[in-house]
Amino acid sequence: MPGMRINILRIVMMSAGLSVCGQGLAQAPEPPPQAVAAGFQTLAFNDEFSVDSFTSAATTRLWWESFHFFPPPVGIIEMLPGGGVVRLTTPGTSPHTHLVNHPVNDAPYGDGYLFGYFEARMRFLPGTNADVANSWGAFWLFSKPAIENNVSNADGSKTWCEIDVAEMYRHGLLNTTIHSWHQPSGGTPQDTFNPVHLNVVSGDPIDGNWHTFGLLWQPGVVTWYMDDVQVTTYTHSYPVCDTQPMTPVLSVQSLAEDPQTAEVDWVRIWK
Ligand SMILES: [Ca+2]
Repeated sequence: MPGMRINILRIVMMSAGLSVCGQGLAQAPEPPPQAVAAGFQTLAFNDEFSVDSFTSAATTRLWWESFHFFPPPVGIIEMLPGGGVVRLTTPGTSPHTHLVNHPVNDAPYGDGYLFGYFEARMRFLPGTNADVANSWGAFWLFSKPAIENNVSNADGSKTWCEIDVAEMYRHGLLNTTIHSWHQPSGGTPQDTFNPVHLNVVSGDPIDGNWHTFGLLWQPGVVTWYMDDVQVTTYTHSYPVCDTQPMTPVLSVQSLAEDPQTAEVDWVRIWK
């Protein structure tokens, strides 16, 4: 993990059929063409953030704030007035702010997702007196068995997968990384990842505007999209990234220890 990128923040909420967005009732979601072409057109997960799906008070909780890599975040996670959008704010200091679609080291929650099309509509804004170029907001996938701390091999080592659907990294740069992690018994985690993962994008994602970030995850190959336009693709040889089911994570961090904000309109998974 270059700089041990710890992505973090994510929120979601399941709602079948019609969903409410900030502007009112919306149509039932349609899968994007690239998902349909790959055979992923069944909506397996959908959080429109129409209601609170991330606090302990939520009756249908879909997101938690911790997993075994991280202590509880120090930032703020809140619904925006009017509903429909969740905002994640970090003061800029570790452990930042994140939401994970899984309880921590607990009884398995729902299904993990092995292959499919993963997408989130998000925007990235600076916090008070901060520079949005420092935003390290992200939408990513993390190994469900790793979150459950259940990836020990016979020799005591651990292996797990991480796929970053979208990770902000300065203006005009979109970080798209697939990580194959290996931790020798008693040792430090070692990261193997796609060598070319910083993409110059024509439409700056760190500009306060909404964008849809998507990932097509198929056996042996992953392809990233922004606003349904392909950004890059990578054919990998990481067995762990073809075998471990994943769960979505939303996060916001800062590259410069200043306040940063990420907002999420929705998260969807098509299978
Ligand atoms: Ca929404």
